[in-house]
Amino acid sequence: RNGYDIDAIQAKWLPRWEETKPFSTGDADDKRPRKYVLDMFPYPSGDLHMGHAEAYALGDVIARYWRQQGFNVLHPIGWDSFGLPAENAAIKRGVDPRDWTYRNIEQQKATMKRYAASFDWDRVLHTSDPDYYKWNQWLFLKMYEKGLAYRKDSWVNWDPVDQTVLANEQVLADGTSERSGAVVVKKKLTQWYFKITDYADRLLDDLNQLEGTWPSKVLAMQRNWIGRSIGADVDFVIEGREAPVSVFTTRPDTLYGTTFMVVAPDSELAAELVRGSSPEVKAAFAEYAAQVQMISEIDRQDATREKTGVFLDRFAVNPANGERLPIWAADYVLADYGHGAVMAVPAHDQRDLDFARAFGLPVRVVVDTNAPVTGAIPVIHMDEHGNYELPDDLPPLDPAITGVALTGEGRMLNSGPLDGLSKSNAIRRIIEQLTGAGTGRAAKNYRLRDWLISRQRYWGTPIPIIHGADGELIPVPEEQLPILLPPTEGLDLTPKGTSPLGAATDWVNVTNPVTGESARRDPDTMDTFVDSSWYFLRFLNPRDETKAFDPREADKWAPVDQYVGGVTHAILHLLYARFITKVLFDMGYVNFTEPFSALLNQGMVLMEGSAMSKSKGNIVGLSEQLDEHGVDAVRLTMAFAGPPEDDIDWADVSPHASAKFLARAWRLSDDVTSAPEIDWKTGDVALRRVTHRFLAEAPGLIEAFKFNVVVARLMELVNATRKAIDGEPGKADAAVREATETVALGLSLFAPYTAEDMWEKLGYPPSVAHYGWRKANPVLLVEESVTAVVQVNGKVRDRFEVSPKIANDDLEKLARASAAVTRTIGDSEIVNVIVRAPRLVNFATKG
Ligand code: ANZ
Repeated sequence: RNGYDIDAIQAKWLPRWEETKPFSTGDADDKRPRKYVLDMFPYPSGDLHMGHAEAYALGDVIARYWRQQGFNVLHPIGWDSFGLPAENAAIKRGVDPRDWTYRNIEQQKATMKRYAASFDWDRVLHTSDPDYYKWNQWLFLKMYEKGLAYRKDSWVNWDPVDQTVLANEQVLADGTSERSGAVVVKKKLTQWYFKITDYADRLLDDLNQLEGTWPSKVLAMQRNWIGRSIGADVDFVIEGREAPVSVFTTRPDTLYGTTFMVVAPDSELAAELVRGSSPEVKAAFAEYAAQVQMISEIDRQDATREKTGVFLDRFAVNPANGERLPIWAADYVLADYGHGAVMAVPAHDQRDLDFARAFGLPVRVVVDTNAPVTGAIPVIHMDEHGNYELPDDLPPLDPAITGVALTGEGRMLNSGPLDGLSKSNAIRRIIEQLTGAGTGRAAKNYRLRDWLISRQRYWGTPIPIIHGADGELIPVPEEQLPILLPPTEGLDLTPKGTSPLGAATDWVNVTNPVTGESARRDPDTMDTFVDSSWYFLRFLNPRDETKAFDPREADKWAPVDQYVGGVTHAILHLLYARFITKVLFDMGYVNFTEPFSALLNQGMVLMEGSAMSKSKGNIVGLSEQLDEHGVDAVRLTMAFAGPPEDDIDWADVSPHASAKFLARAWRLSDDVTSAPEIDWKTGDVALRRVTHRFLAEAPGLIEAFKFNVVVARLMELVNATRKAIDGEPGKADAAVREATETVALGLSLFAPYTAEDMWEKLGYPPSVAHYGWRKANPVLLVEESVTAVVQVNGKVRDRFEVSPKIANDDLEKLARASAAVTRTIGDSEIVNVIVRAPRLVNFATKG
């Protein structure tokens, strides 16, 4: 066939690439500078869809670009293959999760290969392979050794349908499970945690290093998730209790405005305080506490909910003024934030005000928010005699009446020694005083919680801990790793709230490696976010059986220069990877503290305006699209659709048009008649200018992720080349060859099959992907024309393009010939002409 046949082109090149492995990473002797370009690895559910197609097309543009720029590029791929969907599918169909997982991996792998993403296929990893998860276990042991892995009894989000613990972000805003849709409840379990809160400050502060190379939205989401608050801990003596109770407050300046104290109903403190109360109070509290247990964390933080609570009949003493404060339990105070108790300042905190108004508690204003502190200068009216009156200072509106707390800044009042101070000075002063008296101190608090890593499910990494007969915890010796998952035979994987591994008798019953007595393995498996928190390091030496990764390889390659993936992972995955990197840094395994130097979040691929989802039935599979349009048209469409951060509606784009453009580009290589040795200097200058402008501009555009602009420039270049072939200077001209070769080089970033085929037709050996970017000739980039302006009596009447070298006489002649000018001048007489070649001609006229 003579025409462009993408199926034939794919069938020709794919097996050759399989054989020659053109995208293997350079070996140890490779002297080129290095780049590590990483796409977030896929989860193997079904075959790839258009969301994958976009992510891997864009990541590949970057990898291919750096290769053309002469870098030794590491561009690996793997599968994030542990997790619930495999297990749920396995339960539904009664098969082993392994079968489902590895079948899907094979399918995705085949599609990915056909898609011609330039991965180093020798480095593939699957997190569910024992030689990967062995190193999760190693990491766990290292964390345990350092006190960063620990067990704690706690309330967890419990999905009663999937019968599993959920992380906070798996609970939707309406309090239901992201997985099953069930209403999430609270349950007490002993769980394994990683102590990420020890790293809260570093995780927050180091975000500053990423400013400019990570999307600002992601930085904001990370900051928000860590949620550092700065304030004070204040100790309140409790009547009839030996130890004082501390509260965390961001507004210690308002301490004199405290009129009651509130404790979380589900806290140890509340339970303890109520023990000293009357039977009536005990009963009321018990009823309330039971009610609160049914309410989701999200609802409890909803400020608009009606306030509820019970009085505990206990009293605290304000350390600033000795006032006696009633203690209440109310669900808007959370047990696991700060100290699970607050000093309530209803005049200046809306939640406290709502509560005070609901239960008739006093409200005392301590900040005069009408008193200007900065900025707001009162307007003073002066009469014609220069007399003026100062406006009466209005007292602040009473929050007890308006129902609106005064949260603004102002001057302190009703606050003893703080009176008259601004907020920041009052905070400083009160912290000083509390510190001096030993009843308080400056404090920070974080929204970030420790990372709950245990899961009561089968399809994950077994936790390498043995429980002795007396409850002692024994880490499995490193040389006994990996602890393999037992086969599923005889195990009931349906969720029951305890791990199915507990029923694998032969597996779970072991001897205590210390005492030789009988003992049990920990039956829980790890959160799969553990797997993905360090996988970028495993790619450096994925077959090494002696260590998780080689620190020398990490020195060479890491951190990742460019990470590409969806914004759905903007919080947890990135936070956990950043945390583990810092832990590995502290252990001396790596010498950097941030894993991903730059991050690109591609937008979503939608179908007719909505996200593709199984329930909507609008998922577009990648394989079908590749069958229909060919690989290169799909890839080019992804790059051309718009800025990568924007969503793409697959119903609005046109892979047909992309395919037509590719055919047009490909036919150029069919028409070139000159040989590769031809001297370009002899080529047509006009076409050469277009070519060299593309060569000069494309790199900056790619580095700014303006892939769509580069594709548009390629289209211009193809058009200019076609014109030159069909008209002047004709297909034998050197500039036509130069332009067509440049089209192939440009397309090698977006449309690898077409580019490779063009390259062969142009007489070069494969692979165009490694040929290298050509340098633009600066001489050909000089502007070839300037705009001359023609004025009549100082008013612009015409503009046209002239050579920068045009002579004054010639410019004047052109100006006099302008229709717009002759029309304006009409019958008037030209009395003066000013000519400043090449930019300006001015005619002065009379009459
Ligand atoms: C007194 C006060 C007066 C407060 C005022 C605010 C305004 P962020 O910024 O989120 O850290 N608080 C403390 N512990 C709490 C808990 N376990 N559950 C619910 N609320 C709690 O919020 C800190 C503020 O939230 C603290 O400052 C405390 O109320 C409340 F005019 O103390 B504040």
